[in-house]
Amino acid sequence: MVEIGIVGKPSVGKSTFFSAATLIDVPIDPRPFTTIEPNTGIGFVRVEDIGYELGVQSQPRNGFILGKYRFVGIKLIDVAGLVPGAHQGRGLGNKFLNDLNQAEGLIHIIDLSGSTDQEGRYIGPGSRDPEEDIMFLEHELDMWYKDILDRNMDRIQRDIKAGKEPSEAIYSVFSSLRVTMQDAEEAMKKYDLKSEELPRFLRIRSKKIVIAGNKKDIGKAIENYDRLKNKYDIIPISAEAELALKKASKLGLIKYVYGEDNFDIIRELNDIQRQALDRLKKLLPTGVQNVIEHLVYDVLGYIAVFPAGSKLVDKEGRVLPDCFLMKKGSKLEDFAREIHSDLAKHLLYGIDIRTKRRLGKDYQLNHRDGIEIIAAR
Ligand SMILES: Nc1nc2c(ncn2[C@@H]2O[C@H](COP(=O)(O)OP(=O)(O)OP(=O)(O)O)[C@@H](O)[C@H]2O)c(=O)[nH]1
Ligand SMILES: [Mg+2]
Repeated sequence: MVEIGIVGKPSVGKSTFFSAATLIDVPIDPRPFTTIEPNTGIGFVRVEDIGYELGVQSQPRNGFILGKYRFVGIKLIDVAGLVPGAHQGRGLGNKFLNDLNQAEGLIHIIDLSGSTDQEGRYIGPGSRDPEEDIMFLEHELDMWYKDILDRNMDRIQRDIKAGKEPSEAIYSVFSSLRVTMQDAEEAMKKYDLKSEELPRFLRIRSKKIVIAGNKKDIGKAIENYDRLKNKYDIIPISAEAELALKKASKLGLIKYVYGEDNFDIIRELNDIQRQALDRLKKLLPTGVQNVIEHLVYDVLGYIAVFPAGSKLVDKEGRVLPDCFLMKKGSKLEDFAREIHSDLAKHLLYGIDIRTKRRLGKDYQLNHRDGIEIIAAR
């Protein structure tokens, strides 16, 4: 499953974002360092379901259908807040960073309203430039990689003396942080081992970041956004608004297709509820879904592909039960392997369930393809 880390200084709303995205209740509090042990749960990306097109109602095994969308699961990790010097163990430093080893991408939550200082203490809206949040966090991540490189330098040099390629030596140290062999090769073409740029290069490759400018509902958030939007990959959000809408939806007050820019009121409301919902309506879309999907689809380059039997059902009679996230550029063979390694071994061809056309083993998958796999036996 695609794994995404939620990072940022304390009190920016990481746990609020996590809770809004996963529907899991976790402690949320203005006090810094509310989260200590990481929270792990399932968030979702939307893909327009193909069931409607094919005249059937899909029955997802994982995830769910809402409106015209299928919500496909990804793993989210909400970690402790990071403060300057974390890579040396300040705050909850190193431990926090290790919780992110396996993350392929990061959602960096900043306080766009500028109401909290460097350590997450409340100082009032507009009191801090959120750009500082961005710069310090990226620096801490780079220093985390640099420390790992420094700690392993003797071993790397020994390996190289013993005949290992430098790229292989780098790969063996950093593969657990999701640096690929290709990243390591490119890194060693560009930089030598002592280069200051090397750890940053490896970090950028293995921890791609989208910035979520949270608390867009208060302070100078929108002014700050306008100032920063051309310089950074940033989306303004209100995690609190998303959480409130999901709660209202759970209570049966509104019908809200998560991520859309409207909702319908489906119950009699009192004045307070109506006012609260009017306020929330102005914050749509809240940006929570947009951030996750921008990272997964645009930045990490995933597409969603549906496996389908000839009658669109699996052995238990479930209609279009699955949907897989695959890397752009993946082939039919990779898709078969994702379903089952045996299936790839015995793969004959695929069938496009819309056109009934045959697809060869090296057919390149497209977003929202529906494919029946035909294997020998
Ligand atoms: N105005 C506003 N406040 C928010 C928003 N999202 C979160 N908050 C508030 O920000 C404070 C901190 O939220 P948390 O989610 O606990 O922050 P965190 O980043 O997980 O904090 P640590 O676990 O301490 O690092 C809480 O008081 C939230 O209610 C938002 O979109 N708008
Ligand atoms: Mg938290």
